[in-house]
Amino acid sequence: MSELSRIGVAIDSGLLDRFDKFIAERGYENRSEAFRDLIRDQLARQAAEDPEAPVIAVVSMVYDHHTRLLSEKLTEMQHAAFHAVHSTLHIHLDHDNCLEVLVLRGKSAQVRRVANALIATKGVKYGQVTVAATGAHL
Ligand code: NI
Repeated sequence: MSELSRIGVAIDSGLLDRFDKFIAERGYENRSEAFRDLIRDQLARQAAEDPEAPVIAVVSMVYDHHTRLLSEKLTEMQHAAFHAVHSTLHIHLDHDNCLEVLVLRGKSAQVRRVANALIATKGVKYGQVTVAATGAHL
């Protein structure tokens, strides 16, 4: 761990009140850790914007497995991108719906392309992707 630096921050008291409320809701015990997490979050987001940056992404999709050929199509797409698909989790939510959670790993542009194509597939009812830098530089 690198050496700690102390900084002073001038902040509008209304904004600070809102921040304190926010961090209390999130369960932070002090402002320092909350500031550090916010800074890391922004740096990770910025790092993940670079198309060549190594990233990790979590993709969640809900779909009806009765939709004709949809399961086959999603599986085919994942096999075509097998280098990027780190792992998958399939949960049968009810009689009709499936939740599939994928962890993708690779270069930012490629990972986003795979995630977006899966989510945009006709018949996928809900899809969300969260992309983050691998954390190597944070
Ligand atoms: Ni299922």
